[in-house]
Amino acid sequence: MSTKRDNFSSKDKKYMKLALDLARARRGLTGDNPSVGCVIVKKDKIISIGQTGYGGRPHAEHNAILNCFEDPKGSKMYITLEPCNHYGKTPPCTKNIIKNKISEVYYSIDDIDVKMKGKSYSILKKNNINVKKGLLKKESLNLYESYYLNRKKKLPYVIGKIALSKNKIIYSDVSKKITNEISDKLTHYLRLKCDGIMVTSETLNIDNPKLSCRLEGYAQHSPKRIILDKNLKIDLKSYVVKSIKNGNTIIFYNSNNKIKKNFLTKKGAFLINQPIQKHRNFDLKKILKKLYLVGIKNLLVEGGDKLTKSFLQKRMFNEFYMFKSSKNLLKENKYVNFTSSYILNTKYDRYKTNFKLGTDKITIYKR
Ligand code: AOF
Ligand code: ZN
Repeated sequence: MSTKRDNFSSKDKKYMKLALDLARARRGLTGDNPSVGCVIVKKDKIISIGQTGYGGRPHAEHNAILNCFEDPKGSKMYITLEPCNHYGKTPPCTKNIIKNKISEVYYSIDDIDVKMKGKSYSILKKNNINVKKGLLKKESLNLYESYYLNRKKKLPYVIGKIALSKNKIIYSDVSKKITNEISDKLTHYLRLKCDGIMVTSETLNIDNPKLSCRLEGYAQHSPKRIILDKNLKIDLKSYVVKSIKNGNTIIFYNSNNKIKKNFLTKKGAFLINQPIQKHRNFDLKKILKKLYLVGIKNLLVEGGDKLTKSFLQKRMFNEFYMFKSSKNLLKENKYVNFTSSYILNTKYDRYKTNFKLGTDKITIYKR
């Protein structure tokens, strides 16, 4: 049965929804490549599913075809993204589809990659495959928003995150813990879905964070640590420095401190000497461009008030997560306020949603 508006049946939608779930589950874990989901159906029975491999390869279609528990000949394939048609690091999926005599291919949206750009449609058609695109297009455009942005702008997709008390304190000497454990899980989920996490050395030296993903079984998918450290003030006894290995840490600096530079480089950190602007700050846009070039596609900024404000003012967050606890913190000794609510309310008004996580309230903004 098809709905009047788009000519796709509810069964088609059901299978594509599953393909989308598969793609979403691996989002952020496929490196340079987009995370794709694939479902193969024969006589109204699912005979295989596939996801893009960790790191981006093999492709979802390849995995799905490989794992079929029946001959895929004459089957129908649902893919969240246009199958590739070129020889990259892997052979074209279109070729694999044709070779295996799959008779119908439904994909949701065209691949923005210049090498593909909708060409697969006619390749498959010419080979007598019934091809349709546009199934659950809105959902796929949403899923691939960051991939489209990466390819179009050559920039990472940037997510901001801040945790504050009811009375807007983001740091207090008295109590380090602001939000609850369920919020922590969501933060770690964001770390899992991002390949880079950015803080300043100032925040790092105060908080001594681990910056890792601590969801059980996912430690190996922790993001690269990106430290903005103009004067190389990073504490060499900090957890982050102690755990530098195999290029898992990128430090942007502007200093002549040779001893520190040598120490950090020897440990395995990747140091980038970054010019500073007139007002003695880094140009964040230039940093984002460099991060994209070294492979960071989804960046999480867990900044303090200053860094968060700089990103917010320049509208450089694509998404922003505000975690707010229901408790006030005492304004004693040292504390830091969050001073950017007004920017969120004026410059991030495209999309705003709230939900409760236990006693905490989460608000997600998009610019
Ligand atoms: C697919 N299925 O699961 C993904 C695709 O170097 P290669 O061979 O891995 O090709 C990379 C390109 O393939 C990448 O830029 C993107 O256009 C597409 N990604 N294609 O058919 C997949 N992840
Ligand atoms: Zn492919």
